[in-house]
Amino acid sequence: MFCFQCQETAKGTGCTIKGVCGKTENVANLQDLLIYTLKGIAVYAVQARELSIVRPDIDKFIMESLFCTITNANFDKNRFVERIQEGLSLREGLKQEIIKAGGTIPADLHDAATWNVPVDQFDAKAASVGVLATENEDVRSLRELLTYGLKGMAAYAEHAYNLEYQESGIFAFIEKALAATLNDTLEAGDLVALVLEAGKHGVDVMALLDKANTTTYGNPELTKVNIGVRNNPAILISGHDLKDLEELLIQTAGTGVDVYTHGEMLPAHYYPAFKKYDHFVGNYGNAWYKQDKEFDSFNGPIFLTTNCLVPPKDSYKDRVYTTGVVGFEGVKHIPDRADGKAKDFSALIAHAKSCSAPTEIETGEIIGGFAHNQVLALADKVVDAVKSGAIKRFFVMAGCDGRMKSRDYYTDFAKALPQDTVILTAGCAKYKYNKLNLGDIGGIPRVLDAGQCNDSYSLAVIALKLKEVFGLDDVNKLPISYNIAWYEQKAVIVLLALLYLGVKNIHLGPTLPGFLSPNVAKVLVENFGIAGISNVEDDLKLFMA
Ligand code: FSO
Ligand code: SF4
Repeated sequence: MFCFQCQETAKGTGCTIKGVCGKTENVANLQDLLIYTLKGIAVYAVQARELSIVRPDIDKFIMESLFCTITNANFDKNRFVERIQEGLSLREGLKQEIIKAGGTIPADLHDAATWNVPVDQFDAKAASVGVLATENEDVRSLRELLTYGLKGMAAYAEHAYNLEYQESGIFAFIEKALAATLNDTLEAGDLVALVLEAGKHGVDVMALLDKANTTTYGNPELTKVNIGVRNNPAILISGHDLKDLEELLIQTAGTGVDVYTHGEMLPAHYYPAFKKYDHFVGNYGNAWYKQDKEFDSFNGPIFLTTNCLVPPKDSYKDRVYTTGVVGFEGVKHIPDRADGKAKDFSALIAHAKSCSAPTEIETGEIIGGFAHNQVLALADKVVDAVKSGAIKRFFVMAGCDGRMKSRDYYTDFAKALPQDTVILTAGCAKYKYNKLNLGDIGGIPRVLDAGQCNDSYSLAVIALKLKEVFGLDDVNKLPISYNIAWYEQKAVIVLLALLYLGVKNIHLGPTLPGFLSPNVAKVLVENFGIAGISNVEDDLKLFMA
């Protein structure tokens, strides 16, 4: 195996024996083969679009399959074998449809578009199609950067899709870009252009998801979220999918079972539509990587709607349920919606009733709900505070949390920030400082949480609005610094989206991606001022200069 798609990759260069995330060699190889299969399908999908052949099932399959391969989403080898088989059959069907429509299948197609072996040879096939099959390290780096951006894009597209929002331009780009990663005639410059184009579609998909979420559930608003517990049995829901949450809240209402959020589901509390459920009690615990302790003390069933799943400990494995793209061998899986009906959570609810109430691990409240609409409602206050000098600088500290000790930097950085600065955050990175009680500036909290990682879009909307209010011609002239923490591939698309919007001098940590070759890193440094982090003191001086 060789995998270097996330921040925790072994030695910063690549996992080769087993994933630091817990992914086995077998699953890593099958993920490679699935991605290879998707690239082959994409070759036909591009041609099919030219012939006006519409195949929503193919778009959906590619989107979900990409999402399955995101770090900490799916560890179940059987699910990958099934997907590869389904992919091969979809690929053949699409090819036949192209022929029927009068298209000519080129004779010199890439192996990805023609290979087929029996299941018992999948592992052997996978060995020749992984990341290292691309020998030139810069081309490899750009192909992977693009592919990881597509994974993030697919994840956000999938959430929007679940709320019945989709855009064909996003699918068309995903397919075009996947096919392009097979094209040996493309040079580094062409791939850089595609990476930047991915940023544009990243903005589009986040805007689409924002529309889907806010149209369906209302605009997030200033909310105090309880972090203590009540005395009822309960279900803990994690991941990012709001549709799953909605259906769970409806089905648990009146059953005596409470619902709590974990990790990236915390921002669900900010939506008006979920406030009417008084059994939607609060948030339990912290970011994803602490689940090995927090799932234990929660006592009730835990429901993972998307990443981030950590291989469950035996002590609570029988209480874990997955759904959608998430999977783990031996863990119960809630089937997808069929015939327009909601998912069936009766097993989860029955399980919860047999469990004791959660053990309290903390008490109090956290504040959030500062997505674009709420911040813009406060715009006058914010603008006045900037003009009067009460707020000197904003720090965008969005992104991810993770288990590496070096991430303590972000807690220390938040603590060390001067009192006249405000943190704008989104994603699970917030858990590094959202319980520090950093105070407020004239009623504006010093930590403004916009929501999940996908709500980083809100931060861009806020920045663009401030640029307009202050009459600036460049978003980089605002008193905003970017000190972003990354972990997995959704952070990659968020980063590319910010670059597309013209944001410069983003600092990325705790380490720069292992998949950036020295030359590709140089392009990002020279054109966009991307930089790593050093230590709190030096970085603060740099940012405040
Ligand atoms: Fe991921 Fe980051 Fe949102 Fe976290 S980008 S790691 S758990 O913020 O979740 O998907
Ligand atoms: Fe390693 Fe990250 Fe890949 Fe897991 S996802 S195998 S930790 S690089």
